[in-house]
Amino acid sequence: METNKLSSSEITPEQDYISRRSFLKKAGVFSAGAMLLAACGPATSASPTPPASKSNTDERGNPATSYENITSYCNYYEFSNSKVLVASYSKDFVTNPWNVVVGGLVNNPKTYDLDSLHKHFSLQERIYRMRCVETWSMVIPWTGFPLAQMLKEVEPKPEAKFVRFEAFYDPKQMPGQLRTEFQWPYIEGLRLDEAMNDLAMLATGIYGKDLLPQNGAPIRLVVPWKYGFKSIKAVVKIDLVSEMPKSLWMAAAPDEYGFYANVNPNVSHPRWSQATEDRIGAPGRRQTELFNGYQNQVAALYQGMDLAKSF
Ligand SMILES: Nc1nc2c(c(=O)[nH]1)N[C@H]1C(S)=C(S)[C@@H](COP(=O)(O)O)O[C@H]1N2
Ligand SMILES: [Mo]
Repeated sequence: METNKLSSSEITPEQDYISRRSFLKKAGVFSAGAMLLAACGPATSASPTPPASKSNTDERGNPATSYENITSYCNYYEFSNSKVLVASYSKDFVTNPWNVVVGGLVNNPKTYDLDSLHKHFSLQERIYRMRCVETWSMVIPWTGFPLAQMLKEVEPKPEAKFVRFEAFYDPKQMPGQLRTEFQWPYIEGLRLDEAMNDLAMLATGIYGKDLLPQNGAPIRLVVPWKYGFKSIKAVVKIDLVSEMPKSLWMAAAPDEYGFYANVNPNVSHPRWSQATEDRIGAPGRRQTELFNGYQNQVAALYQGMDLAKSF
């Protein structure tokens, strides 16, 4: 990949947000007003071998990003604010044993360990585009299973309207959690109908190999029509709830990162345009597409909603 670009883009917009906050904090001007201004300005032994990669392009012929790039350029604030340091900071992260506890407004709460996950759900490969809100993107061959399969097993009650996801919390293993800029653990959410959409998946691998810690091992969410921050890594808890969950990013910067976060080239981030993107490892910039190019599968979810206001 373009190594120069890698090192020069260590400071990214999402990180920039944090740097400003820490600066303000240090400068002793961390009042509500100042905050507002700042905001406006490895592998587990348990898993069987997943199916081998059948193709190296997405459904449109976009080549998959290299394994090297996918595993070395990562956003994972629990480990580091620097994308290029995440892989080394996370290399000893313990991902086995691991439990995913699924509950809340359900008739049939369940706890899955890695063995039972692999017994219950058969792995498929899906090559998805991923678009980070910072305007870089990748094409990633995931292995995993549709989130809907798990949700059906636990039988959501009629009052369940949203799904709340919670990531692993242990500052001893995740040094980024010692920083106070964020309210840990990392939280994300989906509306129940979004979560039931076939595109939404829980991934356990990339390129047919078990996920590495830096990409969210042992299990992470993948929601390809939304900005990358919705695709929460290292999931330990999934709750069906009646109210819209407040994500880590909504709590940190509500004017910049909303609940829906559907990829939309026509709605600028308050600090930069979303019209184009940089596909890591590929030349030039390309146009960003509404719903990251998945409009046929997901547009119906948002009928009657003002997309411009649904960031
Ligand atoms: N738990 C957790 N999940 C997370 C993040 C994070 O910091 N912590 N970063 C998000 C962001 S901003 C992006 S762009 C994607 C990046 O996924 P990748 O590093 O596997 O490409 O993960 C998302 N999931
Ligand atoms: Mo991101």
